[in-house]
Amino acid sequence: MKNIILVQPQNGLNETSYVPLGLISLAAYIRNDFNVKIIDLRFDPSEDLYRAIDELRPLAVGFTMLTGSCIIQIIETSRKIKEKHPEIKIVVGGIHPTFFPGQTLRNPFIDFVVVNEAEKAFLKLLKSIEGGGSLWQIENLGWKDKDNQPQINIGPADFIDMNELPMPAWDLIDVKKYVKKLSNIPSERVIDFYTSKGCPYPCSFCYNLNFNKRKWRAKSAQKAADELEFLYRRYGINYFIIHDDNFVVDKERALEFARLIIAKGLKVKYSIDMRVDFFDYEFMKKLKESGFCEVRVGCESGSNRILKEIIQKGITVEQTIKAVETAKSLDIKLILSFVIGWPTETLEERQQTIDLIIKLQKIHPKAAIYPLWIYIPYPGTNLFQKAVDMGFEAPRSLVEWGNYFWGKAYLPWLKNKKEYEMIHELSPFAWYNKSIATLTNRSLKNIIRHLLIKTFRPFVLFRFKNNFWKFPIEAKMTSFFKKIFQKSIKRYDKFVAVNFKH
Ligand code: B12
Ligand code: SF4
Repeated sequence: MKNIILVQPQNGLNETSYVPLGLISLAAYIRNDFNVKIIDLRFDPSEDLYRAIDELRPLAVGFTMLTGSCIIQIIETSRKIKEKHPEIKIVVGGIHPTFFPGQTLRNPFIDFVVVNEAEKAFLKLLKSIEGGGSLWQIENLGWKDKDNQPQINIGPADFIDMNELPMPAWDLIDVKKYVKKLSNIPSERVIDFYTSKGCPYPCSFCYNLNFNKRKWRAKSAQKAADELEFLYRRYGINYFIIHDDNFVVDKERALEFARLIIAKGLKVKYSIDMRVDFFDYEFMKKLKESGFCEVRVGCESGSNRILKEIIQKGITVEQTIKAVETAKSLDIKLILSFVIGWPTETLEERQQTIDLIIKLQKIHPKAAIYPLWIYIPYPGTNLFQKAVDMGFEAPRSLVEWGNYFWGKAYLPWLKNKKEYEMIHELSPFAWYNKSIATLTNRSLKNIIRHLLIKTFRPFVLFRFKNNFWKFPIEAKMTSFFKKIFQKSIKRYDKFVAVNFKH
């Protein structure tokens, strides 16, 4: 059997420990026909990859690609591979190339782009590289013709029945490297997991509408619970971060999943993402009995106009408040996410978001809030086009997309960008929540950090409550201390990044 190497690039964060769920799914699907090796450049140096290539002489090297800095590493690594082994095919797949197959293929080092959910097309492509055959027969594939021009054969989205997929190839990664620990519950062995894909909602800022075409697909409760049990028994995992875009579309399936966890006697905890309009006391209470303990919620804005007209999320501020009350009554932990700087957002609407956060923390003091994100137009979303219409200049090449990162995008409608950046920077102090990082760790550094937060918090809260951004003395001091305490603050960032609701 020929060899294939699949590569997870670095993603520009300090995050090292996310399971490359897409790659282990692809690996499981092709492993009957090819030998697969997975290399994670967040752990392994590039030299390991080059050495593996020299030894294994793979038919193809496949990279997973999101929008952002991983693109630069993929290009650079592919260049080096091609320099020494021009015959090895470079294949990229994932969300970014799905939206820009032609632009991605214009890069000289990339031979193929597989669009969308890729198991079937990838296997067909590899068989065709090995044995020949017309590439036009493979749908959702991009390649270069003999004149080096991109050719793209987009067919209907060919989503797979998730019950037909083999169990992801957990054995092809070193699972223990990916086991995370929560700073506040050190006994937990945490891992990433998913049970469904896609989401039926049309939110204008989310990749789902155009990537998953509003089609929700799920593993049966039985299949999902069996995989969870496998990870529990084989690797001692007892906390699952379920990354499904929308875990609870089918409430019956969710309840059956919970029943199976109980019936199997699995002592686990798990967290999910959930829309505020799915918060239902009885439903959540039943899930809680099986270990459900935390929800990440995209509340997005405190303005009903933004929610309705701009984001088209189909939720209201009133539903958000009610959801937080429900979680509080069940003692379910919350991680809420909000965004400012939406197209057409006024300063009053920005303030409504801040006021809502303050109100929600009063209702549920254990609710953690992510740093207040500044909106970033992501490709493949409907709001991206609106941003372009409003003067936003989109990157024009694969390399330019590689330099695209939140916080860096220039939004022409933000009149005072510095103010937005200050809000983003200071928000962790304003929303700081003891349940995120407790003083169980009594190291000097941690105690000083807590003291600093305690000292700054009243000033920062005053600013947030009064929309007052002049004399940014504590903002300057914060960035000074941040440099000194970079590591401990990063730990906070790391925690929130784990749970970021997109
Ligand atoms: C876990 C996760 C993370 C993890 C790390 C992910 C990683 N592996 O690096 C963390 C928390 C670090 C993270 C960070 C961020 N994330 Co994130 N994340 C996710 C999440 C929830 C799950 C990803 C996943 O594992 N999916 C399940 C697997 C099975 O699907 P998949 O990876 O897409 O793989 C399939 C196909 O894409 C394709 N495929 C993928 N790779 C390859 C490779 C080859 C060779 C082939 C042929 C095919 C192929 O086939 C696979 C199998 O069907 C997704 C949402 C989602 N549900 O997908 C968002 C998502 C990917 N993240 C997103 C964003 C915006 C971010 C952040 C910028 C957010 C932030 N402000 O912090 C950062 C930075 C990421 C970056 N650009 O580098 C966006 C990406 C948009 C985009 N255009 O890239 C998503 C889609 C969320 C959203 N709703 O918009 N994220
Ligand atoms: S933002 Fe949430 S609800 Fe909206 S489409 Fe994306 S995953 Fe679905």
